[in-house]
Amino acid sequence: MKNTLLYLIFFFLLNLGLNAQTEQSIEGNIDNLPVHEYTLEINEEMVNKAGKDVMGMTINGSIPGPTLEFNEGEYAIIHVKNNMDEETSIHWHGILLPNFYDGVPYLSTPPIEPGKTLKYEFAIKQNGTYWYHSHTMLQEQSGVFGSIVIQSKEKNLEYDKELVLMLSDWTNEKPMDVLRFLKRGTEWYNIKKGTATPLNQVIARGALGAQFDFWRQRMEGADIADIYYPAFLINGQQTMEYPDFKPGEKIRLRIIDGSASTSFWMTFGGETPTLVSADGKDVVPVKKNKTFIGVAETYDFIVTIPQNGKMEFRITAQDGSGTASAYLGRGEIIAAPAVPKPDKIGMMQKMAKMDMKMGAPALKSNPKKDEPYKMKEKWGMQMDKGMKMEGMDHSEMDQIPKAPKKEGMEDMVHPKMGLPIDSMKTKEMDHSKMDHSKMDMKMEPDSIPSDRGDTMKKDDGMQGMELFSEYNYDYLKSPEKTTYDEDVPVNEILLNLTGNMSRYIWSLNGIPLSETDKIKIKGNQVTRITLNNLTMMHHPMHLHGHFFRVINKNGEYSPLKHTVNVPPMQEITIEFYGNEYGDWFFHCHILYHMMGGMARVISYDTPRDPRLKEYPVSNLIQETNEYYTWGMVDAASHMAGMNLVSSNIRNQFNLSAEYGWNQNIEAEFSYEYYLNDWFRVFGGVNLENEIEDSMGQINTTAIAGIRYFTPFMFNLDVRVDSKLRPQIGLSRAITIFPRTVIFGRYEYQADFGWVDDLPQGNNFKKEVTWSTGIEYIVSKNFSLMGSYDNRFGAGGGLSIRF
Ligand SMILES: [Cu+2]
Repeated sequence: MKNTLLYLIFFFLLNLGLNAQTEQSIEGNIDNLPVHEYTLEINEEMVNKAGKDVMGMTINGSIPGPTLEFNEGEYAIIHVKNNMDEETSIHWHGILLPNFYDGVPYLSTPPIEPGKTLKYEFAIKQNGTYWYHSHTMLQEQSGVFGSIVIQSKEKNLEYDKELVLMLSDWTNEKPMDVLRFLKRGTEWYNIKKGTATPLNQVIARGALGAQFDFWRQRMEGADIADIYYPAFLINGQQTMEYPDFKPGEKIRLRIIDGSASTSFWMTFGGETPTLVSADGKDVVPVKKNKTFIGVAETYDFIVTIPQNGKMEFRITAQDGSGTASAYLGRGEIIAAPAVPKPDKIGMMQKMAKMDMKMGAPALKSNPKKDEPYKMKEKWGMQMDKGMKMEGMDHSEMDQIPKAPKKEGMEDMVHPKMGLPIDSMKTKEMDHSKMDHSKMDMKMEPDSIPSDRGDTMKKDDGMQGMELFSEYNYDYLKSPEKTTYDEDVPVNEILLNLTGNMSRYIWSLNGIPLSETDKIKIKGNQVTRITLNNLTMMHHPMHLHGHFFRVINKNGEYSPLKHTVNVPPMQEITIEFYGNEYGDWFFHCHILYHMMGGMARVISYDTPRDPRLKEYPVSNLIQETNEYYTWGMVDAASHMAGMNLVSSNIRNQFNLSAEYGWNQNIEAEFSYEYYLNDWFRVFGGVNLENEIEDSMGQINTTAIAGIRYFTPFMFNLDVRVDSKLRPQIGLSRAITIFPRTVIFGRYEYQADFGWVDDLPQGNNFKKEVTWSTGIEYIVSKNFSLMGSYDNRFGAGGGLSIRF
């Protein structure tokens, strides 16, 4: 009896120790935990996920890789073998572990070189649904990801069986080529997936004013997702069948969004499921159907297999560009609710009406000067006009008992309204007053025409507003208090999420990863980060090695997460207790945004691990500042032309040449340096025939000047050449129909005879060059074009992009 009691006390203490997630992670199996071993082999091989054989990366022969199953309190040893001819890595997403095994190459862990094996080992001191993926460049997009399931010590949820559902997006292109295509700035992916908003549609919807507002702020429109995917997958397939579940069985679905860049709406057929866990942590169970899952998040639902039929679990890409389904059970399909495609033009109209200041810099002229609070004040939603939220129900499917439906007006305080950042209590109180799930925003009556309110209410294209209301986390409530001791010092950090869509540069506070230092934090204190999204896109932000509180209306019971989706123009505050050591990555989990620079190193400022001596962190940072090269060749009846660009964040090399069959030529090489997003200085060489329609005399001049991408999206070029001839040029392209672009260019050069003698009796000569044309986009790489150029005449032909 005494022995049993001692035994129980011992286990209670052991349990305490293991559950103590505030303890620093320590290397080695110091507690002699039972060892659970896995081997993962990464290969490059042909796969067919979307109707085409392409090279993919598999783990133990499959995409996704195997589910790693553990019990809480085990010691994991995982051997990762790299059979590819490039470096790789594995990061254990959401797992609390010693820094060295976190798996970010060059930051915390050595990369796994070709042919080599790396042994990862760590104590499993948590339970829940997690995942693992490559943290090397864009390898995760190619298939290097899989799930982790950790069974809890005590079973506190009632269900019969469980099923992992790993969600992903698939491209048949090479991921680095996708990124290169995004860097060059193209509408192709939007055209391909039918989410482009050409001018004819904008005009037909009466949204020209909103379009001008976007153009003024140098934006084409309200983009939701950047990339075209031919397929979305659940456990590696577009349709999955699980016929072995029996009617009435309760199944715990462990859902993980392992996509490279796609967030989804999840819907369920049949009985409303119960959400029981988020990001591996139990939450207060809530019945909920339509639920958003951001990239890298995990959600567990308990569903009941229907008595007569098979229930559908459906994912719909956030931009409505595709779906995938899994069916559980047998018989007739019990369909999941369909999620309508978001109305991008409607969103533009709503956003324009809300007077948001978009286009915060992604690239500051002085990155050394970090001024997040000034930036926050200057950009984003202009709240000074005063805003009110109106109680409206956008989500009929939400069945949150915690959020009673209210009718009519309700005064609310929005987190963007400049609340004192140091008074969390005030903040939580304000949050508790508002019901995000039914939130609508409109201007005070004095700033809008009186009929506006009614118009907005009648408008059933409310998706624009749903952007701001449907994405909050208020339905997540921790079963226990998550607050930290009041005596713990708090360190406040403001990070504005910033981006430049046209150059595809992503950053924090207008500073990409390659232009900044680590964010230094201290152990045994709370780091509170306010994430203020100044872009038009969602950013699922992930912190390695920690759980953070996502402050929501549940106050002290705010949930713990490892990934938080920050919707466009919204602000979310997270906080975590510093109990680790080393350097941890904090980044947007849209891989293309991470590679574009939206990342930081959060550092406890502890000495660097000597095992990383040969692996400088600069290698990781450099990945976000690579050069991307693209070009175009025109072959037409009147001329031939080519254009080549190579660009990283600050530097760009341009080579262009045009030759008219009527014997006119112009060729130019220039180097330009970006002082900020839009303004650059350049120098180079220009070559032109001097006498019209004759190659007899070719003039070569040195050129220098400035280039500027103006509001309303014109390219301005102001220069002077080595003959002291000033020149101004302006160009613009507009998509008028879904695949049709018109473009124009005008150049005016003046010659005052300062260097070359002008013809007798003249003291001024001008040269005007202009061209205009139309392009019809046939495919990703081909266009038909027709143009008129005042040097080359009129003609038509083909454009090839490469
Ligand atoms: Cu992002």
